[in-house]
Amino acid sequence: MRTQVGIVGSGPSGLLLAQILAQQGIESIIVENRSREYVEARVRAGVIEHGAVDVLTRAGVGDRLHREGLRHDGVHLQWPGERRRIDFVDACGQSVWVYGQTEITKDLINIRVSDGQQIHWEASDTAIVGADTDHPQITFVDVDGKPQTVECDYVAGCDGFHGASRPTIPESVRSVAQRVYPFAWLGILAEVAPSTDELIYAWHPDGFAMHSMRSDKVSRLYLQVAPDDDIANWSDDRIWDGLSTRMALDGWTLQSGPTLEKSITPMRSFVSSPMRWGRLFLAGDASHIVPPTGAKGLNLAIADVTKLGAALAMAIQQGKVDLIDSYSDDALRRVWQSTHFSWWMTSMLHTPPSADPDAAFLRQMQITQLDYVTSSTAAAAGLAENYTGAVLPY
Ligand code: RFL
Ligand code: PHB
Repeated sequence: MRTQVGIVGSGPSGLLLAQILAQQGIESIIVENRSREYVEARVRAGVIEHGAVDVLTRAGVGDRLHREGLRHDGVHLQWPGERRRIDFVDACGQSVWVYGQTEITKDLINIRVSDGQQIHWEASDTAIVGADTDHPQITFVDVDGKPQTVECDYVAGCDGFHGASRPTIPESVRSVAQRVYPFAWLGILAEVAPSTDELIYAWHPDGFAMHSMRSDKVSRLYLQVAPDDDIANWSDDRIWDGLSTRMALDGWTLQSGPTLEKSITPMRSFVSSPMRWGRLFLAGDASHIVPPTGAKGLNLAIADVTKLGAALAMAIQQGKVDLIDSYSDDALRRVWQSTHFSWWMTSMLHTPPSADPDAAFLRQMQITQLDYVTSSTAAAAGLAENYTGAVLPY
């Protein structure tokens, strides 16, 4: 097989890149190690920045998002006895949209498949060969057990944190900065109307809790747990009790309902740079991971491929390499900004383990920060600019 851009991974990064390239008449082939059903069922992010909504709209996948997505003009920050709202529109003139990553993925797969996109589902042993030459290849074993080779002009590594792309770049070329947090998020998807109109991020001595949503009938909620905790320790009753306690507020009740999905995700910040090696370009989680507290992972993936799509189009159609040469530095600027914001939100909202000798001091710093960010117009604007993604253009 031969194509202009070989794409490893059909998560949001790979699919959106294929769509952006196709809009400009550039061919691609996607190689994905899971089945279409598995990819379409994965429950992950839910908050889409203003600029990311514009990108998806321009890419021709905004119809359902605009119909079914929920525009949120603010967010609630809470600690015991207080729930305060930050108004994004007042603070920085932008909003965010709540629309599941699962739905974006389905919308992208539908449009790509109806457009004739080649996606090799359930591929195994994916490898990128010759990325530092002019003739890179993706090799894999297809669903029927047959070895395959895709000859490419360029390769996009969009295969997430555990993919094959990043390790293709020699260690001598890569540098990694990371932080592993001493806690994890237990997330549930529940069949119950949200008990709130906007997201609630709650600090509590027992640990952080969060209320998000997917629709007027489905809620998404999270609890801070220990990184080595096991989901088997958490019955539905224990989860709902924890959520109710941590988000308690006089005059407000959390409605519970049947859980549709529950899982525990460890939290880390991780940035591998550069995002390019020869003709291999990394995008999304393949290159960086943020803790979910800032709602940035999916948005960064969308920002990366917006830049990468434009850069590859310029190289392929005009023979100009300026944008592919600056891709890594351009993308990393936003990556670091979101990494900082996600780390800051995480540090402000998660209760330090009680074994931490500074725990009492840190807790007081957190409450003081929450009080400040919800009472100073300037501080609220800083949070709003970062949360909505208004700081850096796409
Ligand atoms: P993805 O979505 O991980 O997609 C990568 C795709 O590559 C495939 N793959 C391979 N294909 C071929 N060969 C290989 N060797 C391969 N290895 C992997 C995978 O099957 C997959 O289809 O990365 P992408 O596209 O860069 O998108 C990034 C986002 O998915 C990610 O940033 C967010 O979902 C992160 N994230 C969250 N972000 C938020 O903003 N808010 C959230 O609430 C939130 N929750 C989450 C999350 C990530 C999670 N992960 C990664 C476990 C919850 C979870 C559970
Ligand atoms: C979600 O809706 O899944 C969600 C929202 C905000 C976050 C993280 C996850 O910060």
